[in-house]
Amino acid sequence: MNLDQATIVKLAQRLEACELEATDTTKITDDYPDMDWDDAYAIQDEIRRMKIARGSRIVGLKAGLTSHAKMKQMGVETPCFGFLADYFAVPEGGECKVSQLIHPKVEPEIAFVTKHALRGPGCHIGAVLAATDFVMPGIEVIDSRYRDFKFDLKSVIADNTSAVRFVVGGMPVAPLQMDLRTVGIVLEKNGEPVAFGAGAAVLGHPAAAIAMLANHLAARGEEIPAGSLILSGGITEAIAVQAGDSVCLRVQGMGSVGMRFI
Ligand code: OOG
Ligand code: MG
Repeated sequence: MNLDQATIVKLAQRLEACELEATDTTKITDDYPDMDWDDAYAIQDEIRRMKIARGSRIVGLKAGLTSHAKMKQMGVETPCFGFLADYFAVPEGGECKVSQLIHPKVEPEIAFVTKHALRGPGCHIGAVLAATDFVMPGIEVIDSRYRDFKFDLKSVIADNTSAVRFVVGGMPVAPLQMDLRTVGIVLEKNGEPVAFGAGAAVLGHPAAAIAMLANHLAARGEEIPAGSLILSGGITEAIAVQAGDSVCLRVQGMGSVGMRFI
C-alpha cells in the first residue's frame, strides 16, 4: 500500500459523492500515480463500508472486464471485481432514472446465484458449477464516475468498477443443464438488436469469471458466500443509453430480461 488511510477515505468520499450526485471527476491516478492494487481495492472497500454504515445492504458481487470486447473498449487487459448494493437493483421490466446517472451504458451478462460458498485458492469452473444454484440473464448498468468514461484499471477498481444499477430475471436454469460457452445472447435497444454474443466471450466460460473472483477474494482471506448473486461480466461491449430507451436481453434457453430508462 502506498496511500495512507486518510487519503483512502478522502478518495472514497470523492468517488461516492460523484455517484450519489451524478457528477464526474478526473482519474484518481492523475493525482496519485503511485497508488497500487491494494490501495485501489481499499478505496472500493471504504465506499462499501460507508454504504453499509448508511444502511445499505450488499446484495451481490460482480466481475468486470472479463471479455475481450470489454477489455478492448476500455483499453485494459485484466478483469476487476466489485460489489452490488441493494439500491442498485431495478425490478424486471422496471425503470431506471437517467437523472440519477452520469453517462450510463448497459452490458449483457449471465448472472450466477450460489447455493454453497466458494473459496479459493484453486477455485475452478467445476467447483463453480457445483456450487451454483442457477444462472439467469442480467443487464448491468455501468456509469463510470470518471470524465468521458476514461480510466485505467486502478482508477476503475477504486470506483467500484463503475457499478450503479442492474436487473436480473428471465428464466433461471440449473447450470449443468446447458453449455454456458455456446449460449447465445441478443441485446436489443428499442426493439433493435444492437449486440450479439455467446457465453464463451467471457474468459472462455462465464464460470471462469466466478472462479477468478473466488481466487481474488481468497488472497484477501475472503470467500463468495452461499446465496450470492454474481454478475460474470459483459459479453459484448457496453451500449450507451439515454432517457426514453428500453433495453431487453435475450439469452438462449433462459428467457429475457429488460428495463426502461426514463
Ligand atoms: C468497468 C466495468 C466493466 C463488465 O461487465 O465488463 C464491467 C467499465 O467498463 O466501466 O462491468
Ligand atoms: Mg458488467
